[in-house]
Amino acid sequence: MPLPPLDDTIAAIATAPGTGAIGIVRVSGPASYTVANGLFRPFSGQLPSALPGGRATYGRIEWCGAVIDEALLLSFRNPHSYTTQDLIELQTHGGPAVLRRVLELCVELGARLARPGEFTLRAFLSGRIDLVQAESVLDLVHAQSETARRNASFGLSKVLSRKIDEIQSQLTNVYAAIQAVIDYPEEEVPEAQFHQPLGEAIKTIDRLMSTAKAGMLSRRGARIALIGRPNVGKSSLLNALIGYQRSIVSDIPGTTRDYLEAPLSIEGIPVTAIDTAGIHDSEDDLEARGVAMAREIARNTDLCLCLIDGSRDVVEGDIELLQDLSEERFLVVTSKVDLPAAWHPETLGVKSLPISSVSGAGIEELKGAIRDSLIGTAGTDDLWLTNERHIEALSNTRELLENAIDAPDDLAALDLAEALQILAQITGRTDVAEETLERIFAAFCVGK
Ligand SMILES: Nc1nc2c(ncn2[C@@H]2O[C@H](COP(=O)(O)OP(=O)(O)OP(=O)(O)O)[C@@H](O)[C@H]2O)c(=O)[nH]1
Ligand SMILES: [Mg+2]
Repeated sequence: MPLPPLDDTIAAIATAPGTGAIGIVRVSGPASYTVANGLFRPFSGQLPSALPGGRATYGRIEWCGAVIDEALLLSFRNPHSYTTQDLIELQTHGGPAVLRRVLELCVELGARLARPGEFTLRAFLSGRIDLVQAESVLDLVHAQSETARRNASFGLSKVLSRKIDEIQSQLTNVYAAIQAVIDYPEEEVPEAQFHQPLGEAIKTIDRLMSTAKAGMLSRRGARIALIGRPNVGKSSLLNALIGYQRSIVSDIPGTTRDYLEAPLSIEGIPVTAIDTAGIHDSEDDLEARGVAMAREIARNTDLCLCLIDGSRDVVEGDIELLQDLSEERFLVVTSKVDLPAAWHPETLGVKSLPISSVSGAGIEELKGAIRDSLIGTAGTDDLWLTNERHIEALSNTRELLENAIDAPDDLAALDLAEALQILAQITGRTDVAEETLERIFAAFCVGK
């Protein structure tokens, strides 16, 4: 679908569907005040079109002499509005029938139903906000956790856009200097003049990219599996991590046959902890299916806690478990350290974290290790990259800069020109492909 026109008047219910105390219908475009005049009667007797911007006016919504509702009219005037156009918001009672009726009347009076995100699209296309800010509006609306909210408001307040601008201006200077060398080859310009700022730009990108994993996890949540041989204390650890008895614990090996999930939050990242069936060779068909599932889960989670019982001898099966997993995706946990140790920590040849689900020893340290392995060095007060589009653009930019560092001047100039183009697309300062805009704004709700 091509992008919608900008010069007509759009209307939408801006509040969530369902019943609420207040509901809002929003109208933007040149005919906003024609719509307001047609349905809203201020108690002051003024015509809505005579109202100044930035005003809340109390009155009635009426149609053919019938009162639809009492309402507040919020009036905004071009360019001082969300979209920069003339814009009104009608705050009515929040019943679906009221809101639907008001919306119908807006359409009757010349507005068209807005597409998802169309108000924000207008704000972007008019230059009031950049593309990162527009995307952050969407993220803010969808933010379910404090971390997601914090990242979205960083985006909205241009923290990310300013970082991108910084890299861009650094690169523009280098580009200009290289162009000068190409145009005036007789002027000697030392190579170091390009190398250093390019190296710095790469470092800035690397710092940003080091937050990408944390950012992506804060958005989609992380999945952590607890795996290990039967009876090593997986279910006990799950209960200790979440702080209540979710999973059945018993001294009979093979207690957990299916897998079960429990939510917890680590540094604001929503985490799903998954308790699994103890891994061993089983004759029992049902148990064997549980074991196969546990292996599958272990392969498809962001992190595995691999438990080995500290109070019993290590067996071949314990070691085999570790061989299946890639190193950055698992933490080895020695369980039951309140009991006498049956083996020395060095037996495993890998670092392991001692815990006891009974005494609680090591549980906070384990949470810290989970945190480190999920979010790495990303500081909790820093901006995190959360958007795949930004991450891809920055990683492409980085690759071009790496190429440019070692390339002859004319090729380096080409790489830099392309890098600048890609960076500009992040904030949308340069022409962004219509499909990209459509994809971004289609994810919005109607009315935003
Ligand atoms: N002393 C001590 N006992 C523990 C600890 N953790 C678990 N246990 C005991 O070990 C036994 C097995 O615990 P579970 O948590 O059911 O072990 P599991 O790994 O889930 O076992 P399966 O579901 O059978 O694979 C139970 O009797 C627990 O009480 C611990 O930290 N210290
Ligand atoms: Mg269990």
